[in-house]
Order: sequence, then C-alpha cells, then structure tokens
Amino acid sequence: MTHTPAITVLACLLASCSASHAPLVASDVLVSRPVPGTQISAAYLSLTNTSRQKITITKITSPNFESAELHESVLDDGIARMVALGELTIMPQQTVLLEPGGLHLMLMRPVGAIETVTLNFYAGEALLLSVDTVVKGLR
Ligand SMILES: [Cu+2]
Repeated sequence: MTHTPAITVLACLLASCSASHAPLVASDVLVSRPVPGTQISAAYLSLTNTSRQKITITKITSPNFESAELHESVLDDGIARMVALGELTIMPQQTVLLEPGGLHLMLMRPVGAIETVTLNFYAGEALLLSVDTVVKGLR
C-alpha cells in the first residue's frame, strides 16, 4: 500500500482540499504573468497520481481566467505549434510534467487583477485537485 499521509497533508495545505485523500498531487506550480500585449498566461506544474488507478483529467478551470486549455507543443514539419488536448490520463504512480516546450496549461482572458491563481482539475464533474499559486513574471 502506497498511501502516504505526508503527501496527502501537503496536498491539502497547497490546495483547498475537498477530498481527504487526494489521489492527484501537484508540485512546482508556476503560473506566468500574461505575455505583454496579450491576454494569455501559461501554467507549468508536475502532476503525480498517488493512487493505484489511472486518473483522467477531463476538464481544467480557473476562476481567474475565462478559459483554461491543456496544450501540447509539437513540431510539425519543423514548425512549432500547439495542439489542444481534450484530456490527460496519468497512470498509477506516474508523474506528468507540464513544462515549457511540452505539455502546458494555456490560460486565456484574465478576470480582474491576476495575483493569485486557482487551478481546478476535474474528472467529469468530480473535482480532483484545486491548486492556489502566486503569479510570477517570466522576466
Ligand atoms: Cu498553449
């Protein structure tokens, strides 16, 4: 059995936890300020599935942005572009990195002043994880 109380407690400190045994844990969360002249921010983080079942994230929302999409940067005939992913499956005990040049969250059209951002990860209608983080400049 791989249940680790310390990780669960940490997840609940970082997130406003609705479940006492969060199977999905976020770390190294970074949300950038909008690129100057745009209404687009990116979020990078690590997502770890601490459970023994696969987890499929089907929806990501933020009260601080009108839209949040899961994107993957790909090279298409040598041209970098982004593809929107409908869902993300994380296998048991696997960590998925969302990082520059790979998977990332694209946050569009901020609502009000963006200082602290909340990210909510859902499987269907079930809230898997809620993460609060302070926005950082990339410069
Ligand atoms: Cu993107």
